[in-house]
Amino acid sequence: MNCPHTAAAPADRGAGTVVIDPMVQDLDGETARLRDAGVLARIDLLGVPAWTVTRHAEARQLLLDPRLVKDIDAWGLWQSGVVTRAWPLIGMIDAGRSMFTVDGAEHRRLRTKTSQALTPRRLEAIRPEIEKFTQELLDALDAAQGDDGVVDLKAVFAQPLPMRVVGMLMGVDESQHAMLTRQYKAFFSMLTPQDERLALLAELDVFYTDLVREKTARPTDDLTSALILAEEGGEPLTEEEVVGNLKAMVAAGHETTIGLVLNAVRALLSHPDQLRKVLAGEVGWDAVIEETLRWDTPTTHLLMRFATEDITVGDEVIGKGEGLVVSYRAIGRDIEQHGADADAFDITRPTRNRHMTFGHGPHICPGAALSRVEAGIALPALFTRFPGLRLAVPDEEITRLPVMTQNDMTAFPVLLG
Ligand code: STR
Repeated sequence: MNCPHTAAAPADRGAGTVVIDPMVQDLDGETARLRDAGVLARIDLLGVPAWTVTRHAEARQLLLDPRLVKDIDAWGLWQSGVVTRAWPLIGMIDAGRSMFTVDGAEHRRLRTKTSQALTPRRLEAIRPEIEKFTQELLDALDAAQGDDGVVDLKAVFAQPLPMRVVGMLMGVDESQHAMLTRQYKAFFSMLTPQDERLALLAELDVFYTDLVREKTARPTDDLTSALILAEEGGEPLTEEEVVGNLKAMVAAGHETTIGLVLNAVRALLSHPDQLRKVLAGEVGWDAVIEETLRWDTPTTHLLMRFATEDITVGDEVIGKGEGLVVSYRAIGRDIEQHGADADAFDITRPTRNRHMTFGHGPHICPGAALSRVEAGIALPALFTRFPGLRLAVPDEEITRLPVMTQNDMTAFPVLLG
C-alpha cells in the first residue's frame, strides 16, 4: 500500500498498538483484539497513531466530554504537519464545515433543522414512499436473477434503497444516484489512490454546491431547501454549511443503512432458528434491527475527536492534541454491558436495545430513526416476498470491502427461493 505516513509517524507507538487492517481481512479478530487491548487502546491507522475507546461505559462518558472536539485544528499531528491531505483517511475528518465537524452552540445551530426533520413523527409522512421504493426494488431483485438464480442483494436492493430515501429527503435527483454510489464507493475504499480520492471529493463539492445554488434559486419541499431557508434559532446557515450538511446526510444516509440491512439479513440467514422465530411472529423485527446494530455495527470506527486538554481514562491519559476514535464494533461486544456471550447474535438478548451504535451526546446520529424505519420496512418486505431467501455461497465466502471505518461487504449473493 502506498502510504507516505508510515515513515512519518511518531515512533512512540507502544507494543500494545492494534494496527487497523485496511484490507479488513479479519474483522472479528480485530474487534476482539481491540477489546483485549483495554478500555482505551492505542491504534495505528495507516501509520497514524490514535487512541480508541472500546467500552460502552467509558465511551458514553467521553462522548459527553466537552474537552473532546471535532475540529481538526485541535489535532497535534495536523498542526505539526505529520498528517496531511495525503493521508487516505483525511476525508473522514476534514470534511468541510457541517454538523459533523463543529461543536457547542454552533453545532446546535447547524443541526437543529436536520434533527427536527428526522423525528419518528415527521418520518411517518415519508413511510409510504419508502414502502413504494422497497416494492420496486423487490421487483428489480426478482428480475435480476441470473440463469443460475443468483442475484446480488447488495447491488440490487440494499444499496439503492437508502440512496433513494436520502435522495428524496435531500432533493437529489434520481439521475444522480448511480454517480453518487460510485463516488462514495471509491471514497471509502482503501484501494483508491489518494489523489483520486481528493479529486472525487472536489467533484462532489462542485456537485453539491451547484445543487444548493439551484435550491436557493428555486426552493422545493426537501430538507436541503429547508436548511437554506431556516432562520429560527439565529443566523441562517451559510452556503458552505448547507453544502456540508447535505454531504454529511448523503454520505451517512447512504453508506450506513446498507450495512444495517445486509448485516441483519446475513445474521438471520446464519441463525435459522432465530429467523424462524421472527417469521412466526414470536420476536419482532425491531429486535432483529437492534441486535444487528449491537452485534455487527455498520460503523466500525468513527474518526475522530481531539483532546483540548489531558483527559484521564482509568490508567491512561489522552494527551492534549491527541486523537480519539470510537470503535463502535468493539463497544457492541462489550462483555460488561452485554454479558459473557456478547459475541453471540441473540435477538432475545435482554440488553439488545442498550447498545450505543448511534453514538451518544450532542452528535448522536440524527438519522437513527430514519435508519430504523428503512430497515423496519425493508427486512420484513424482503422475507415476506422471498420466504425461501438463502445465501448462494457459504457464509465464509462473503468478503468485506477494504474500508477501514465502515462495515460493508463486497457483494451478497443470494438465491431468492
Ligand atoms: C464522508 C465524506 C463527506 O463528504 C462527509 C462526511 C460527513 C459525515 C460522515 C461521512 C463523511 C462518513 C460516514 C459517517 C458520516 C457521519 C455518519 C457516518 C462518519 C466523513 C458514520 O459512519 C457513522
